Amino acid sequence: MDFNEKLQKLREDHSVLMGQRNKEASSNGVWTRYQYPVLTSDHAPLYWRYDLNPKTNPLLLERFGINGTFNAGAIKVDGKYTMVVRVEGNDRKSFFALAQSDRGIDGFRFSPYPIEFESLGETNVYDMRIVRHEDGWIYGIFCAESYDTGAGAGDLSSAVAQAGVVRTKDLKTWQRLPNIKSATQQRNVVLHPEFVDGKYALYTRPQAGFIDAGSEGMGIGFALVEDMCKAEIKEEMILDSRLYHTIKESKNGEGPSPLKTPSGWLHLAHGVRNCAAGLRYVLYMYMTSLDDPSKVIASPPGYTLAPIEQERVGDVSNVLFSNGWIADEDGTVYLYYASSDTRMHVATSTIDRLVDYCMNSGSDGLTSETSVERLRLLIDANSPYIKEDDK
Ligand code: BGC
Ligand code: BMA
Repeated sequence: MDFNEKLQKLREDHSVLMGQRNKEASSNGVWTRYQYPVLTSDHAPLYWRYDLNPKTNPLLLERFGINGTFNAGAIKVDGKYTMVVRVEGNDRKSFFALAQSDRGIDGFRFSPYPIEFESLGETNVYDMRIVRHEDGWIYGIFCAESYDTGAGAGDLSSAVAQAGVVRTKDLKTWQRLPNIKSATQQRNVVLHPEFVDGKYALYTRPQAGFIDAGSEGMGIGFALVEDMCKAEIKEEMILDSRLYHTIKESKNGEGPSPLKTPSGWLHLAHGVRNCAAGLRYVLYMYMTSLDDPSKVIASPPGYTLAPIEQERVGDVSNVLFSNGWIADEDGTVYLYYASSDTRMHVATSTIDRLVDYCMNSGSDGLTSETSVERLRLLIDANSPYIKEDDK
């Protein structure tokens, strides 16, 4: 095949992928998964990956490989479902790019250029939580990671994680604000959409080291700050702790900014446990009070979504991670989640279903005995309704 034939083939394949329509796959009543990922590295524009000039790239080789499109923040702007995607090149450096769709479940297309904002000298940026705050700005908080200059000789993986902040009005011009000051390292910092006691409220995740989540009792924190232009975490309370023999034994962290409902704030988070296969990341939910978003009012047991089938395999296998969701005016919730640090998927639900799930699923009793008790009560209560085919 000559240059033009090869390019023609690339264009055809890309256009088939971009036109792919999604279909509902499995549902457990809480979430409906969809058949196809909504964004993969193959969705990246051809003009990002190839030099299309036959003179400078006669063999039509890929020049800028995309390793993954994952961990996207999400927001609806001008009627468009918008993801702020973590795009990672083959060189392991990630950056942010917008991808938009009119439908929410398919048809996501990248904006022509990646997002640009001022660097504060960090090596890598990732996992932006994007939220429209009631002060009128759209804020993005992300992890800004740099090499730990205090690391011992030969240690090239110790790093320092800080919370970077940008803000925008139009998703085009992005203003970089100073990193959030904190006594500890921070990853997974998320801005609450409303003022709390006249202050900005942050979900935090203080950590003892770059990977080490710290002592027992640490977990998702809550802090108030006066000013996002010079944010400093002074006091932090832990609202959702790590716990022995749960899905959040090793680490946990807030996902997207919470959704407001008449019954309370809906939260999505990731929980991590360690096992022979390495760290396993799953997604779980909880709710906090409308009067006090730091007060947990419902905490259903275990995960709400865990990696299945093809989701289980990728660059960092056995991981579901989410930092973006969108609630429509009609109550539909679009959850954008990444599998195995590789690609983006969508699952849909409704505010009513998620509140029902959080409020009526009990809580983790922390022992096998309490699980048996919960199941026995359910079976007893079901006994008038059980049909032969249910057995
Ligand atoms: C990676 C993240 C990861 C973190 C902790 C970073 O270098 O880019 O994806 O969450 O390390 O393992
Ligand atoms: C991290 C997260 C994500 C990533 C996950 C699994 O701690 O911050 O960036 O998806 O690990 O590698």
